[in-house]
Amino acid sequence: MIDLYGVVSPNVQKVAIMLEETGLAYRLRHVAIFSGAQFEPAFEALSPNHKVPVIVDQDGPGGTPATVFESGAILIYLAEKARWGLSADPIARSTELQWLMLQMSSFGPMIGQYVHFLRYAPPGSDYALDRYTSQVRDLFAVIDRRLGAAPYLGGDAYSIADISVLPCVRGAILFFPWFADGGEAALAAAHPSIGRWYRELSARPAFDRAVASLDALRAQDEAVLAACGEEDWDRFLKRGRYAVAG
Ligand SMILES: N[C@@H](CCC(=O)N[C@@H](CS)C(=O)NCC(=O)O)C(=O)O
Repeated sequence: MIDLYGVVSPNVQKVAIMLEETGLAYRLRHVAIFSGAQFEPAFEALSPNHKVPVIVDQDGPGGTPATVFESGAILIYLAEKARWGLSADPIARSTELQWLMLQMSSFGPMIGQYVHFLRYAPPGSDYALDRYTSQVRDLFAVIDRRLGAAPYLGGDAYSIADISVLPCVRGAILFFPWFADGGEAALAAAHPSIGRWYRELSARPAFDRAVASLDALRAQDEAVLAACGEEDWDRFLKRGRYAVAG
């Protein structure tokens, strides 16, 4: 049994998709990140950077529990455990890992900063919003070119590289102002190859099961958010008296 610690978010959704694709047994553990539960010592022992997702595989290697944090590392761990989603051939595997690393180091973080400045920044932060808008648009173009040249990010096979990018694209369709009105059709018009890829992968039963499974945490997220005050937001965003001094 695998415990998946999380909230309703793209990084947690990557892991849920992988668990549904592989059929590994798991159960969800909600973490109230908006009210600071990620800073409690018991959770910090699992996730030193205070973030979800984290998994604890109760049947880890050698029969002992194994804890893994960082969604990319979790996807690799699960791919090796299930022998699915990461090629055995060294070149194919390296290509899949390159695109996984691009998601982890660029696509995910740039989207994170873009959404931060879109939603939370005070007026006058136009330079930052423009910078991250441009970075995100550029990465969409990079991914679209790749998917114009190959059926999947890693090449010929659906892999954990695709799984890492899928929830970001889903989030973009739902929340980015430049897709909002047209949804999936607007995505396909702007980035036809991502549109083709997203249509195929989001139609897989495991994708729907993952979205539905994670939705079980939505009511808990909403209850925590409803009770959040300014202090909680300052802690969550590391600002005000929670700003980290040098
Ligand atoms: N690089 C990390 C990012 C994870 C991340 O940003 N998690 C967010 C929710 S999606 C979180 O736990 N935030 C809590 C915090 O920053 O205190 C990963 O891919 O796992």
